[in-house]
Amino acid sequence: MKQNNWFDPFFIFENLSEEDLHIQKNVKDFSESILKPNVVKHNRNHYFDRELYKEFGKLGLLGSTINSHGGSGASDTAYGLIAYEIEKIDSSYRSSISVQSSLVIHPIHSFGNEEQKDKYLPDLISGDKIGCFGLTESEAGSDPSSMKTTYKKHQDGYILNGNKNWITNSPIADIFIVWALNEKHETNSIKGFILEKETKGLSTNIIENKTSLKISPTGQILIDNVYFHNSNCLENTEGWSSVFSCLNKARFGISWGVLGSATECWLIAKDYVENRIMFKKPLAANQLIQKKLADMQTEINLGLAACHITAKAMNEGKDIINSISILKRNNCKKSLDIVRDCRDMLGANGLIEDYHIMRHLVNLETVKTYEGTEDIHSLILGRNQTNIPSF
Ligand code: TGC
Ligand code: FAD
Repeated sequence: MKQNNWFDPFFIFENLSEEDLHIQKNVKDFSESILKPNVVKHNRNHYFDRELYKEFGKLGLLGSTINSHGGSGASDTAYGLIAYEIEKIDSSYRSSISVQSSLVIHPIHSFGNEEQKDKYLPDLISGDKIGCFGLTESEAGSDPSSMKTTYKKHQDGYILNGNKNWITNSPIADIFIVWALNEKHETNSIKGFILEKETKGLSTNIIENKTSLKISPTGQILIDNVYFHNSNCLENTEGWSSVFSCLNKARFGISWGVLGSATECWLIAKDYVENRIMFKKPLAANQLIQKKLADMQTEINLGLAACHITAKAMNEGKDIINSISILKRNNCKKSLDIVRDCRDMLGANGLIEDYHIMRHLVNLETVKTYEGTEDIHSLILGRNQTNIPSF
């Protein structure tokens, strides 16, 4: 059969700009040569090498869309491609890049003053400093507006009290973006603060028994009467829409990333069924198997096409709130279905860690949950259609 474009039927990769293609190739080479060889071992040991951040920085993967302070001013498509290539190896590594870029560098760049940008962005973009984003609390997950963390004005600064839970990177972070309400818990009083690791009263814990996203350190932020100067406040935030602007960016990256995970597993399963002989012929010679491959190819490419269109809309400054919820919800759901089918196609071998698929499968359970669960995105889309909130 002549060569055909089964892998890229909508010519998404073929039509990338030269710059985006170049970025994708560099990230792919890095992922395969540096991340992939140790991923199974590091996952088994819950091990994250913080020096990796410097490697990410050197490659321009942190704050890639920022035009200043060392950022390379890459396109939103390039940001998506970075997530796609990195998550082919493990969702944990994509999480590291998402949090630093979308949840730490983005709010400082968008809502910080010039001194804050000069002070924090260069080290975050180079990977010399690691950041985290504290929104969720034990009793405020899907509904962050129920948070109990509060600030109060004190002298020429603020005093902050509360606890954040399930925070990516908190155990290894140098810089903490923390969101809090005023003492009356008024929803519209939400403010963001930049805290530093050494601040008195600030400490962290690690969640040690996670069964998913094991390479990525996740923990709590414990904030006990933490006093800091006014200059640590992100003074240009505009209520919740500023919080959500961070989430929009992270959700966009996740939407590309999970398709990287799905693609990796699809290709592993395709190779396996082409070579595995059962009933005296390759598994791939069975119609049921070919249908599964066709379903994977279809969903991955439809998802990528939608991500690509959304990246262009973002570059043009269009309102992408609905597209982001559609993508985050659907791409996570479809990727989980695909990876589960891949696991099945490898039979017992699908359970072996060296085939990578089970690790991707359990990681995707996290990715389905964070940044708005699948059902929360259904409710966002339902509310936006009907104008009736049903949360
Ligand atoms: P709601 O009334 O909907 O909105 C309040 C204000 O925000 C505006 N807004 C948005 N602005 C920009 N982008 C969006 N996507 C926006 N959505 C809403 C809205 O217009 C309004 O503005 P204004 O000016 O009128 O005040 O707020 P709500 O409280 O009803 O929101 C409900 C809900 C469920 C949508 C929201 O709470 C939600 O999204 N919950 C999910 C929580 C979540 O996603 N948490 C993520 C935590 S961070 C994380 O998980 C990181 S994972 C890290 C990793 O990758 O490792
Ligand atoms: P809950 O809100 O308790 O939801 C439980 C279930 O109930 C879900 O199925 C949900 O869809 C459903 N549900 C909730 N409300 C409704 C409703 N009204 N109607 C119908 N169903 C509903 N947060 C951060 O701030 N920063 C981070 O860096 C970060 N990193 C994370 C890393 C990991 C590994 C994980 C697992 C989470 C992380 N999170 C982070 C937290 C994450 O955003 C929350 O877990 C997520 O928002 C869901 O909140 P919850 O776990 O409290 O679930």
